[in-house]
Amino acid sequence: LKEPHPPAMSPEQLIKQIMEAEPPEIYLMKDMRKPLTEANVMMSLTNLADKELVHMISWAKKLPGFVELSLLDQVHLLECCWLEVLMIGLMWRSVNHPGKLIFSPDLSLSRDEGSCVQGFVEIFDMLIAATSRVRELKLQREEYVCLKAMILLNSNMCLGSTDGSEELQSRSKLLHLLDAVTDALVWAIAKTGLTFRQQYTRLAHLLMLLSHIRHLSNKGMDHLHCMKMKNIVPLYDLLLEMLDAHIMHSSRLPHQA
Ligand code: AOE
Repeated sequence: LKEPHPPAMSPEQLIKQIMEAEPPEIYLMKDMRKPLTEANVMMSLTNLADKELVHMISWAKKLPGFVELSLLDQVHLLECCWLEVLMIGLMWRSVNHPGKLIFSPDLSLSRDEGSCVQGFVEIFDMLIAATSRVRELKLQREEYVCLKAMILLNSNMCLGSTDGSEELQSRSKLLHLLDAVTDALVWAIAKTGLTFRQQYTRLAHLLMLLSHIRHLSNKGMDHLHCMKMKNIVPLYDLLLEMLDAHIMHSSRLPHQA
């Protein structure tokens, strides 16, 4: 039973669809009178992440071809990359605010404000540094949405049981999708009127950002795990369960730890 691949889309059409899948801005409606204590900041961040994750699932489902993957692949991909996707979004929102992280339009933190949360400054500094790199590169919106889709589609490469014909088909669809997004990114880079040499250097620079984001996500995950142990993060039961699932997966993969 061979299913045909979805009709080929031009890179331009694909980028248009990926742009239309973008999640909305999230407001916290935060009570500004609350002091920035460790508990209040973590409460706000958890609240924000909770809302963003709901939109992330809709975002993924709107990416052309994603819902045609096996359910197992869809779940594994999201489980592996959710913090990376949150982080690249955070970097994108913060790109024009050097030294600050714009978690939401009504929650931006400077390094000093972040230091009220134990262990946060280290991750804060790494996020700020990665955001500076994004600023230096003058990342374009088209490039940003492609990179974010690539984080999702590339997050699972080593995992995955490749037994069963449905899973094998899903794997081949996934690789096909990743190629399509790569073509779209190459198209977006070419649009900027660079020389060929500058184009492939830029492609390399953009893809190298992704390894920093993976590293940051692993550090953030360790930090979250520590906070959970200290009972500071008021994780909702479901989210807690899902976080545990992630830690179980990453402990099965020593190179990710
Ligand atoms: C980064 C970007 C952003 O938009 C929000 C946040 C909020 C919290 C921040 C993080 C961030 C940056 C790094 C921080 C972290 C707190 C400590 C860490 C500062 O150093 C993240 C808050 C996370 C709340 C936990 C939620 C658990 C969710 C589990 C999700 C899951 O496993 N699955 C399977 C769901 C996948 C759905 C898409």
